[in-house]
Amino acid sequence: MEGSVLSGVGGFYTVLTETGDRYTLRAQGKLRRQRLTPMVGDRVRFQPGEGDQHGWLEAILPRRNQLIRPPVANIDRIAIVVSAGTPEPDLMLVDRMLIFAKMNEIKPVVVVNKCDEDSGTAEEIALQYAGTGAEVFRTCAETGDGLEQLRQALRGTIHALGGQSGVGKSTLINKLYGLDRETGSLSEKIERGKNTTRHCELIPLEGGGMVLDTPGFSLLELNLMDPVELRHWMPEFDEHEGNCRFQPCVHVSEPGCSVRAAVADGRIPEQRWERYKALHADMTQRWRERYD
Ligand SMILES: Nc1nc2c(ncn2[C@@H]2O[C@H](COP(=O)(O)OP(=O)(O)OP(=O)(O)O)[C@@H](O)[C@H]2O)c(=O)[nH]1
Ligand SMILES: [Mg+2]
Ligand SMILES: [Zn+2]
Repeated sequence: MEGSVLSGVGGFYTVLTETGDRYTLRAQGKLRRQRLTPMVGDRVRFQPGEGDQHGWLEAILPRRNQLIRPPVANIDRIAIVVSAGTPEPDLMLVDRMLIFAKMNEIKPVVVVNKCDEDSGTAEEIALQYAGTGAEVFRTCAETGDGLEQLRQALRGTIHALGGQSGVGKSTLINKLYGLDRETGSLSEKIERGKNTTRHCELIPLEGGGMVLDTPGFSLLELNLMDPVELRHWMPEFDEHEGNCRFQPCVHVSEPGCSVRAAVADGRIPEQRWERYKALHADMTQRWRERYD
């Protein structure tokens, strides 16, 4: 039989078939020996168990794409959620997630949630991502503001909500789809020292599509690449490619740089470029140390 992995906890996988039946499975030893670990979102072949015994997951079908954070395969869209208030927005994480999504050919959207806490910051964040090609939504999960547009953009797709702990991913999912996922205040998260959402779980939605609730995270390291290539992952730079005095130009400190000119007169948001420079410096160091 074939199905999709909805969740995997403690070596037990829940798999949903086309006909809507759920099975509990363990991965066959053969898979484990090959170090093939099923991921949430995987399409798999399996042997169902007898009665109430678990069945065996036999093969993972080829993945269309796969993310590390959140760990999920075969998604169509990722909603990168950031808060306009608390926790303090980590835009470097948003930038890294945008690059990651593009590298994995997953269409990203940016969701600026908690607009009620600081509408000025929300607008500022939205402006910074206006030129990235990703649609930007400003939402308040508490009041429901902005949710209809977001629901339309995600309709019928397999999508994940990712971002820092406490930005409101589970709250958004509850409000978007009338669900009852556990949420937790920031002080509770700090006291318990952990995320409210503990596991990635794919939830089938009425009318088609699925949504993935994921535990928040704050660290995401980009794949190692030659730092000179990093510029190709910044859509705002595309129209400047070839217009700089030196070729190739990494748009950091070269004289006669068309990107820097655009930053200077506000056509490219300065903070986006500042974070690009930090990413570039980081990648340059990792590239130098790659054989150490
Ligand atoms: N003011 C305000 N609070 C919100 C909004 N959305 C969520 N919250 C609150 O923010 C807190 C965290 O929300 P969660 O949905 O648990 O956050 P999460 O991103 O799922 O967090 P993890 O599961 O730990 O990764 C809760 O107390 C929510 O009620 C919003 O739009 N405005
Ligand atoms: Mg959550
Ligand atoms: Zn340049």
